[in-house]
Amino acid sequence: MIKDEKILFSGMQATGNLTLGNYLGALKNWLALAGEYTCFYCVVDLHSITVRQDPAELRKRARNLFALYVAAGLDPEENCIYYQSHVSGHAELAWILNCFTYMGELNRMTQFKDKSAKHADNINAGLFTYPVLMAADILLYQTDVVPVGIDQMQHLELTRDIAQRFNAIYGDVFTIPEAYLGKSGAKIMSLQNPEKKMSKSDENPNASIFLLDDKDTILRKFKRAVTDSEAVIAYRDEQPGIKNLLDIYCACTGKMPEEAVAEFSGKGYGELKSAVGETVADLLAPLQKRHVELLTEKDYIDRMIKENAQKADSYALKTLRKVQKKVGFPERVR
Ligand code: ATP
Ligand code: LTN
Repeated sequence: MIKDEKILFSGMQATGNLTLGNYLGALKNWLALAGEYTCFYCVVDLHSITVRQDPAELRKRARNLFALYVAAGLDPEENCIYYQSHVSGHAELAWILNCFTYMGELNRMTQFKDKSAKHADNINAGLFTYPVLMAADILLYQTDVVPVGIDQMQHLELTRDIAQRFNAIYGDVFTIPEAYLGKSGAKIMSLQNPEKKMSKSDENPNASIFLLDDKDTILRKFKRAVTDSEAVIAYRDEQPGIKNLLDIYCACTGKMPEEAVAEFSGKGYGELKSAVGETVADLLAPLQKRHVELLTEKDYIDRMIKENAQKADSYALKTLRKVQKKVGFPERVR
């Protein structure tokens, strides 16, 4: 599996059903880059418990997320798709990196601020050090590129800072990773509040398109999408609802915003909404079909979970052992 190529690492939390935002901001780019890199696609279940989870539900969602990566078109025999909790190196490296990260840096993280406002009754230390675990995920594999949505850029900058700090003390231990943002779709907004990002943990189900929503549901959600009263289809910040619909359309079709605006010029919002709905439904149809098939391929998924955990583990151990030696832990005698 390990190609003589650069390394790509990315992950998603098993905190809910994947949305169109997750697809266009991340998964779509994972698919586009898969052939060019040695890829690690992680189901980051350690990250998920920074927010309280029902255990049975978390296990189910993590498996569903694993299957969705495959259904989206990532071949688990070519790409290392695995559960973070199956590779203990993530937590071990995170501890070490915690000692190279400053409280002030973590205090600035906007995701921490947002999540602690949302979960005011459970502002745990894991939520605070979440970005350090993310840095460990990435640095453990000597990653070159990390395809993510815009909301993760701050965490990626911190990862680079931690890696550079460590390297400055101990020599060239970590590869310094680069973020990869696609040309479009890096920030898809909520359909009910276009000032806010579409999120899988939004309480309002009409705010997000879920990857497994059926066609009628997709069309209905777009029909109800919040727009404005300008009655003009233009790509501008003053019309965030329309801009978001055009962004979604462009990310699905590969068109440029100007092309899309020209295509819908003189048309009404209803027409734009139904065209975007149809485009999204068509884009998701093959993934949905493959997802249904995969539900019957239990043994295959189980085998992939096991084999890939072993692959990831042996890869991760190389970096972990090097780091442990560098910081001064005694050599292992067994
Ligand atoms: P949660 O609501 O639980 O915080 P989320 O929907 O923000 O979850 P994550 O698991 O945090 O999803 O993100 C997985 C990937 O999807 C990340 O690369 C993230 O940048 C990307 N992503 C998430 N939401 C969007 C969005 N609205 N637009 C573009 N990319 C997104
Ligand atoms: N923090 C990310 C998920 C995540 C991740 C990673 C993404 C955890 N570890 C490593 C890329 C690389 C999120 O909340 N979306």
